[in-house]
Amino acid sequence: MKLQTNATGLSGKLKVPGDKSISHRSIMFGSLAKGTTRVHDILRGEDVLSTMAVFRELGVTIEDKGDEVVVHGVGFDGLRAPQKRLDMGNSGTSIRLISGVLAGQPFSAEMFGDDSLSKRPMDRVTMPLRQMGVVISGQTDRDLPPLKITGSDHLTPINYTLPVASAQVKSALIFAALQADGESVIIEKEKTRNHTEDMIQQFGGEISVNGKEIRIKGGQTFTATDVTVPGDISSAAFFLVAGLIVPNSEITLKNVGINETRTGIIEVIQAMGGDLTITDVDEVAKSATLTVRSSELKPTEISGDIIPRLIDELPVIALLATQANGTTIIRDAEELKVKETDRIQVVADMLNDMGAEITPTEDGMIIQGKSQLNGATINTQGDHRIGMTAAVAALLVADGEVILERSEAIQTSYPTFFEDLSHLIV
Ligand code: SPQ
Repeated sequence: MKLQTNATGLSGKLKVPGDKSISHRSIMFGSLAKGTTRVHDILRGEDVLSTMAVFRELGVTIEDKGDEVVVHGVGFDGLRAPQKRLDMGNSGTSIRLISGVLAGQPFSAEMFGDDSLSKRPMDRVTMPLRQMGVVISGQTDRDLPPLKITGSDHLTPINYTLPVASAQVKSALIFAALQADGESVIIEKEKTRNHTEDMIQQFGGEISVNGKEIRIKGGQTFTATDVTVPGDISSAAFFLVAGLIVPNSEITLKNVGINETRTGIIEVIQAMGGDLTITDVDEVAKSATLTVRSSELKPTEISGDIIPRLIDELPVIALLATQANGTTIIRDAEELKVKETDRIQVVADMLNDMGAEITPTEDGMIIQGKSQLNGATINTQGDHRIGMTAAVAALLVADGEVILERSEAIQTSYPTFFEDLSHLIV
């Protein structure tokens, strides 16, 4: 696909699609509750469609009525053994969280995914799940997918300190703990996105969170409820960056999720001196309107406990930093290496191919600012966030063209991305 280059400005309003993490969890909790859950503004990206297909295979009726998705929940005790292998597609969230759900089920299943997912380590969930009494194994010593699992209806509660900052590992253990015989204690390495914890409360369950310590009792039941999914700040990030770096731009993004465990990018933009305003804050829905305008940007340092609060935005933040007035440093982000691609190396290679000066490091990047970007041929390598970062970078290319190979990867999290981008180009 040939990308639009040399935009003279971006202007307009947009409602970005629903949050991917919350959309996955709305299907999971809807299925595990008793009764009918109606989900509004769900993301229909391929990852979430994978989660829906898996729960249908586990015996849950899920209807997509266009304006809402209706989940006829069966409870933890109503899932049935799948008749075929469970296809998780490209989705790390699906395979890891569903491992936690299946942990407490008295049947066997096999989970697999695409080429990218088949390279991602699952040992971070299999090791603690084994401690709880689950029989689970994958390929090589890292337990790569496919994963075979046989759950147990007598799970041992766990007391576990996470060795990595991961919402997926935390959530998998929470799903298992909800089915265990007693109370589990899970301690996070760093605070990560807390949509699972929020949704337990929304569905009438009980969870105690004290800083990084989470206590959760087994044997809980959930009651169906209605969920409205706010816009995904990880999708909004591409337009926030575009609006800041393309001259003569002003973009307004409505109904963006601003859960405090996800707003690291807002703090980075503010630290860089970007022109960003936040209005229409809805404290209950945890959403707001964000407006950005073209800005002169300062370099910054991004490290420590902010990293999990902006982990998926780092590819496009790296692009933002190529236009700042100085050197930006990203540290403590070694988790980027185990995403859909090694996002440290792939981001550095992609932007360097376009003329940026980025040095990849063991746990981040050193990014020189004020780079002139040029045309290049970029391959997403199957990573949606690489594809969307390339598309935004292309807006800065004065001469030459940007060719994007394997652009279909963007369907993972943002099927209408190019349509939305084209509405903003002046
Ligand atoms: O689902 P997947 O493929 O892992 O998606 C990504 C993404 O960029 O969309 C990561 F590659 O988001 C993860 C995120 O990085 C979604 C997520 C969640 O919903 O719980 C948590 C984060 O992953 P992790 O490994 O830090 O828990």
